[in-house]
Amino acid sequence: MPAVKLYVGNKNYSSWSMRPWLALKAAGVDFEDEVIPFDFPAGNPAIKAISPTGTVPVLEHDGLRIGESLAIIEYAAELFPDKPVWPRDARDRALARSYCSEMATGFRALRNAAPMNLRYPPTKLAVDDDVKANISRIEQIWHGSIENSGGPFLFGAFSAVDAFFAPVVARFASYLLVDHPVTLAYMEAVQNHPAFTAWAADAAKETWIVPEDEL
Ligand SMILES: N[C@@H](CCC(=O)N[C@@H](CS)C(=O)NCC(=O)O)C(=O)O
Repeated sequence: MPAVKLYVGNKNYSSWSMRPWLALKAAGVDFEDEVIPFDFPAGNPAIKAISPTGTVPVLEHDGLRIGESLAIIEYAAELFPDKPVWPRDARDRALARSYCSEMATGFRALRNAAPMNLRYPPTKLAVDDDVKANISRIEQIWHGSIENSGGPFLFGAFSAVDAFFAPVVARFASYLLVDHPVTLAYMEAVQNHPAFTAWAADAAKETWIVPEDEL
């Protein structure tokens, strides 16, 4: 089997890179990664050289390059059907995919107001009603899923949908945006998952500063 390679952005800041990296790592997919930093005012030409979209993440396998995080996860799930990338139950899988799509296309107010910055010392951020509405919908998804599955993750075991929400967990933690015990317990489970701690440990070694993502 040709090697699987995942190009990612700065681990401290790149929320989109974090998602497939965690999903693949947590499922036990064997891959190598390479960080291409994006702290260049005009965009790093090294990203443009490997990325069809000019963004990271990009997955490379056997001459194929895929430049969208959800498509990367779907490709890995097809390439390694025995790995638990998605929940095993078809109904759970459908909901997990729908929440990933909702994440990929929505929650813009939260994403704009609260950039992922793993080294940010937890500090309360005042947020507007649009951000509060995003938080409320995310908690509705999390609480409903955990009530059904029994936790600790949205569909029991960690899967791609938890990876998709991991940057939100990081944002909630950095900016002290939530206090519901069910939300906090889920955040703790995600933050203690070995894939999350491995990513965060790599991020902690980085020294790049991206001013646009620093509040
Ligand atoms: N829809 C894309 C979004 C990817 C994206 O926006 N990546 C950001 C980093 S998190 C990026 O590469 N930005 C390029 C740059 O800042 O130069 C996906 O799901 O992968």
